[in-house]
Amino acid sequence: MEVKICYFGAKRSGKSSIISHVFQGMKPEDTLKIEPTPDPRITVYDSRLLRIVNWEIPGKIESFEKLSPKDFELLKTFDIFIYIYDLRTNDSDPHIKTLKNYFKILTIQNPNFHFYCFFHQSDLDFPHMWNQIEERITVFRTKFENMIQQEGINSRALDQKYTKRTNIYDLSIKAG
Ligand SMILES: Nc1nc2c(ncn2[C@@H]2O[C@H](COP(=O)(O)OP(=O)(O)O)[C@@H](O)[C@H]2O)c(=O)[nH]1
Ligand SMILES: [Mg+2]
Repeated sequence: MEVKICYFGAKRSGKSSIISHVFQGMKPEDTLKIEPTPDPRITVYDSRLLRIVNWEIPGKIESFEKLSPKDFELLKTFDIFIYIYDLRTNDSDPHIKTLKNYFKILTIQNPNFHFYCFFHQSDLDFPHMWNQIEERITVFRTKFENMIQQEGINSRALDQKYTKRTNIYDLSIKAG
């Protein structure tokens, strides 16, 4: 069986780290040395029962429309799309707009995609602010869903559990 997963989101949100940690067993500390990913990159994980194709789209490609025509066609063939959001981001608004645009294109290109949003780097707490993480997730989620609705974008892919709070320093990324 084969599962194809595409990761996208801003620069330095943690896409390469997640792939390296989960599928290549890289220690979390070693991800500090990962270089920026210059171009869309596919890595394949093989086990006896399962092949997982991981496709990272670098943050500098702020819209799927900027993909090469060949990569744009690949969007149709992937099963799962995971948006990685760095929880340390202070102003979420531009990111919500970017995500809306990505999401809109997906609904047109790929009628069956599954969608997840990883609120990542949740191990880092924010100075002088108590429990900012849950609040940031709720605000992001609410704004994003309202925007989808206002724009009349098909929200089929947004099931109840599309958001997940993650970091590579505990088991959150491997569980569930
Ligand atoms: N504290 C913390 N740092 C992380 C986590 N995930 C990734 N990082 C760090 O974030 C930085 C950017 O990661 P990278 O994977 O290159 O991001 P990408 O540009 O989205 O591929 C690296 O220094 C990682 O060590 C996490 O869960 N917690
Ligand atoms: Mg990367």
